[in-house]
Amino acid sequence: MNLQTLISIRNICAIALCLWESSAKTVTYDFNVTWVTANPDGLAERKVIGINGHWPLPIIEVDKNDRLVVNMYNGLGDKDTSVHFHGMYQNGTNSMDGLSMVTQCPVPPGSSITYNFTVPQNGTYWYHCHTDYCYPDGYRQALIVNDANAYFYDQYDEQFTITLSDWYHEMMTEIAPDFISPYNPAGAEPIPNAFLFNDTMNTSIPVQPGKTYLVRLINTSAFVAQYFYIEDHTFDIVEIDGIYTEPTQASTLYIHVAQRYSILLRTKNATDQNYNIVTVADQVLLDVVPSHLVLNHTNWLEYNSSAPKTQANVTLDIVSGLPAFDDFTLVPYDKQPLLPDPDYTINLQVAMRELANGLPYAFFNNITYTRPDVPTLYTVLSSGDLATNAAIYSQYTNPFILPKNAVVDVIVNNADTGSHPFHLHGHNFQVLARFPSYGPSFYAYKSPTSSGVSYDPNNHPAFPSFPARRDTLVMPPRGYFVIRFIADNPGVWMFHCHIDWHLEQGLAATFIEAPLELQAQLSIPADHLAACEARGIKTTGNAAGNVEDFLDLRGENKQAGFIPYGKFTAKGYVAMGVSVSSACAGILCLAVYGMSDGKGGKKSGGGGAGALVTSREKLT
Ligand SMILES: *[C@@H]1O[C@H](CO)[C@@H](O)[C@H](O)[C@H]1NC(C)=O
Ligand SMILES: *[C@@H]1O[C@H](CO)[C@@H](O)[C@H](O)[C@H]1NC(C)=O
Ligand SMILES: *[C@@H]1O[C@H](CO)[C@@H](O)[C@H](O)[C@H]1NC(C)=O
Ligand SMILES: *[C@@H]1O[C@H](CO)[C@@H](O)[C@H](O)[C@H]1NC(C)=O
Ligand SMILES: *[C@@H]1O[C@H](CO)[C@@H](O)[C@H](O)[C@H]1NC(C)=O
Ligand SMILES: *[C@@H]1O[C@H](CO)[C@@H](O)[C@H](O)[C@H]1NC(C)=O
Ligand SMILES: *[C@@H]1O[C@H](CO)[C@@H](O)[C@H](O)[C@H]1NC(C)=O
Ligand SMILES: *[C@@H]1O[C@H](CO)[C@@H](O)[C@H](O)[C@H]1NC(C)=O
Ligand SMILES: *[C@@H]1O[C@H](CO)[C@@H](O)[C@H](O)[C@H]1NC(C)=O
Ligand SMILES: *[C@@H]1O[C@H](CO)[C@@H](O)[C@H](O)[C@H]1NC(C)=O
Ligand SMILES: *[C@@H]1O[C@H](CO)[C@@H](O)[C@H](O)[C@H]1NC(C)=O
Ligand SMILES: *[C@@H]1O[C@H](CO)[C@@H](O)[C@H](O)[C@H]1NC(C)=O
Ligand SMILES: [Cu+2]
Repeated sequence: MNLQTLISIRNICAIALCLWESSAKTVTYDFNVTWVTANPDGLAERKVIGINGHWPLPIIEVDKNDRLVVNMYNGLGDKDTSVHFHGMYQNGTNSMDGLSMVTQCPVPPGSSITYNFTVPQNGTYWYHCHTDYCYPDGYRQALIVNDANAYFYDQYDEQFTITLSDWYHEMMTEIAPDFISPYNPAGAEPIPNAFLFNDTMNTSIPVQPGKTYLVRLINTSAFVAQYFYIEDHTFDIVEIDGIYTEPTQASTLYIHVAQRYSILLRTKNATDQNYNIVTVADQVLLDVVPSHLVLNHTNWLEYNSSAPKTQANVTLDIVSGLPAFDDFTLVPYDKQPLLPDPDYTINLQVAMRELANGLPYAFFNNITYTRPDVPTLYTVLSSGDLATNAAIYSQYTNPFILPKNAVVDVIVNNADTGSHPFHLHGHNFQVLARFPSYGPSFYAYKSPTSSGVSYDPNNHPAFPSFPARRDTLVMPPRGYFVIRFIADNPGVWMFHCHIDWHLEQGLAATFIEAPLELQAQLSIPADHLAACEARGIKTTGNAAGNVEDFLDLRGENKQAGFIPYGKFTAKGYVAMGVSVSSACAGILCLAVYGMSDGKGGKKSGGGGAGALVTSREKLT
């Protein structure tokens, strides 16, 4: 069959699918979540979270408008879990968003829970565990929504999906205690042991000459962003995070944790050679680059299986700048114009530092997100008219009440020297401003001695007429961004950094959108409540679990006190010494100081310091 015939068959199918849309189907997955073993980098076999006895996990695939049902059984035996469907709007189904202590209870071993919602969106998404540190243990995979009405549907011959991720050899339960530890006051993130390409390495992707492929790229990392390019090929970006874009040519992408790109890749006509697909981990994010860690990887676009395959010589200058396509410039295909001026503005300042308990935390406006005793959604549903009073959710969840259909601006200034991929649940957002831009000046203010650049609402470049939209956006070091969306989706939606380490350090805020409308439209399914009962968590009351007086927050979980700015505790100094001396002798810094004297010291000397961590852990 020639290509022309193929295309016309596709068009007929497209029309047919269009007619079928009103009778969308239900797609059901049964997930028996258990431990299995895997060795994707060939360096170490380890326990990973499998589904139905397998890892890599199944790619969820649905057609636009389908109902997706996932029956999840927690067969892990020793760990709570949940699933979040990243990028799904969950419009009318906030209870299916999968965040422990926000929209549900953590599901304990031996319990089941069903997720059930419709998918009115198109594009490339993913699913992952959202209970403590759990997706780096392997619980993450692609979720693809096929859309026969996509404008580029008749422009490609085949599609494939590639996930990019970082990989740790140790279990999160082993790494995490050494991360939020008095011996790591600077909060140095654990260095991955490897970087995976589609959950493996050294792979060849066979392609035919003269064809067009839709390639869906998903970053399922816990920490590290990657550059992606294919030698001697350019491609057209057609989607970011579920939003179709005007086809825009690019050659190098920077894909941070949780971001997705779909590209149309046109293959060459000649089949005399293969081409390197190159991924480069962003070493700027790593405090130390251990000598064994391989940052640059070559996989192959295979035109000819008998032709040689070489290793790429990578020449991107990634240390002084960010040499990749700037997503800020992408224009959505639907050309949604700049939304009107905001009705409601949220100002957030990002910082990372140690608290008086000697542990490293991350902050929005000096508040580090601290889990409530009752999932925030359940507080909304049990609080009647008080649901619009932010106080009941505890100031330590960083709550913001958004009025129904308000145009909301979120202005985020970054006082931290790191870059952070921020994700908003339940929405995509327009990107109005970001500074510095991708390119040579991206790291211009990274130095700790620089004062950085703050957004000035009275003096800023004109906003784009058709701003890029996505659900995960990279924040530059010591720079800022401004995003805008309409609060048209009643629910409790988290806004947080998607680096799993930073989320655990508290870099999160809770947007409580139209809580009274939410009360009117939502009730919690019995199996979700049963999971709470099995886990011993209350399903009514304010953030402190008080049902008598919602304004009485006594007993709420709080963050530790501040230490005078610029001072380290004595313990902090010791810890710095430990981390400087051993950090970086070995493959995994934290594992190294986990084994040093530091750890014994923590057990005996952590004392009051551990209290907050204990109260955080107790709940999850
Ligand atoms: C899940 O898988 C485990 C291990 O194969 C098995 O023992 C268990 O019965 C399964 N549970 C369910 C609910 O399917
Ligand atoms: C991939 O290739 C590199 C370089 O040849 C090798 O060191 C590594 O072990 C390979 N990885 C796997 C999983 O085969
Ligand atoms: C999913 O939700 C729909 C609509 O509420 C309901 O009709 C259906 O029975 C539910 N399916 C499951 C498996 O719970
Ligand atoms: C989904 O695709 C339809 C066309 O099928 C388009 O009208 C709509 O804007 C798309 N939605 C998003 C979120 O891109
Ligand atoms: C990537 O991995 C998934 C699941 O393991 C597999 O289904 C898919 O075919 C792989 N993609 C490519 C391009 O090989
Ligand atoms: C995925 O994101 C992580 C975290 O930002 C990053 O380190 C990694 O390089 C990214 N991977 C790819 C292939 O883009
Ligand atoms: C491949 O050949 C076709 C038809 O001969 C031509 O239209 C196309 O431009 C060629 N593609 C490339 C990348 O040279
Ligand atoms: C494939 O590569 C081999 C080895 O380089 C070469 O001899 C052969 O001609 C190539 N085949 C095609 C169809 O280009
Ligand atoms: C990389 O450099 C080496 C040494 O200069 C060279 O032999 C090799 O062909 C180069 N590889 C590519 C893909 O250009
Ligand atoms: C990996 O890529 C970086 C960035 O381009 C480069 O500086 C470094 O030399 C590369 N390393 C190797 C082993 O190719
Ligand atoms: C955070 O606290 C410091 C010290 O108390 C204060 O100077 C600063 O203004 C606060 N920042 C925010 C954003 O509230
Ligand atoms: C949610 O649904 C409402 C009502 O159908 C609609 O107006 C709104 O645009 C939707 N919001 C999102 C984020 O899908
Ligand atoms: Cu972060």
